[in-house]
Amino acid sequence: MINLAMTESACDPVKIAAEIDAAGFAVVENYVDLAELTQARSFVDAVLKKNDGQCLIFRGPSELAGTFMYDLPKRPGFVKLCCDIYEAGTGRQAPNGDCYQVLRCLCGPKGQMNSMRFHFDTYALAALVPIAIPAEGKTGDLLLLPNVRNIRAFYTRSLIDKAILASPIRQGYLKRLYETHDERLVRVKMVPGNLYFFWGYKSAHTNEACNIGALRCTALFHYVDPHAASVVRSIMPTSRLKNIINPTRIMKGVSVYR
Ligand SMILES: O=C(O)CCC(=O)C(=O)O
Ligand SMILES: [Fe+2]
Repeated sequence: MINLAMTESACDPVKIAAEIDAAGFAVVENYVDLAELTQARSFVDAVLKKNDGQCLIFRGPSELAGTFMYDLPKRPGFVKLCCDIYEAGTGRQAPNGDCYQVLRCLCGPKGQMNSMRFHFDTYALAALVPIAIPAEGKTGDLLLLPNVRNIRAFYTRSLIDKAILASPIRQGYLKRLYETHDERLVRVKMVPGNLYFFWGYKSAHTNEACNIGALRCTALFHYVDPHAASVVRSIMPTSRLKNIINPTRIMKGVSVYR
């Protein structure tokens, strides 16, 4: 990574938070350098090959050793930047910087099935580094209806928001905004190596489906679960209920590595 320490200290978290509030997202260009990106891309190509070219997702860092994706959430500068952005944006103190990490490698029909599923994240801030983005055809843009809800006082209220957003009516409405190029839906053209920030909890968002033969791969680092201490959540019985209200958890037919 080029001059990461410099890049991070040059980033003003207050400005970044204000930019996310105003535009729906903020970007730090060329955050990951070409060598790191190439290495991550080789890792993705190798695991896809092992998986017969089928779409896959990694949750957590354990399989990602040797790539920047493994190192990034352990870098104090990166964690501090994410926590400072969270604090600037919410006025709350960030807890100790626990990161929920996902690597999504979308391709083929299953990649398409797992695209265009608008959702609210469980975590307040999403930091995203694209690894592979199709150069032609549908480019798999990040689609955001930014900042349409606040951080809820209660977990149950957040669940209701998620359930409403997962409903066919709401999904259909957002797909129509996409199809009609409605300006309320922010489209972020992803450039590999850039670092994108958005309020994942507050923004309804998803990725555009790419052409069937294309690969779209993104590394996500999610920070601060506002309902981590919720008692209701700790006793919530089934992961099935969670699946119903969180379309990204379904990942139908996709290999999931932890
Ligand atoms: O891959 C993307 O562009 C977004 C993924 C996402 O929103 C998520 O994993 O929560
Ligand atoms: Fe998300």
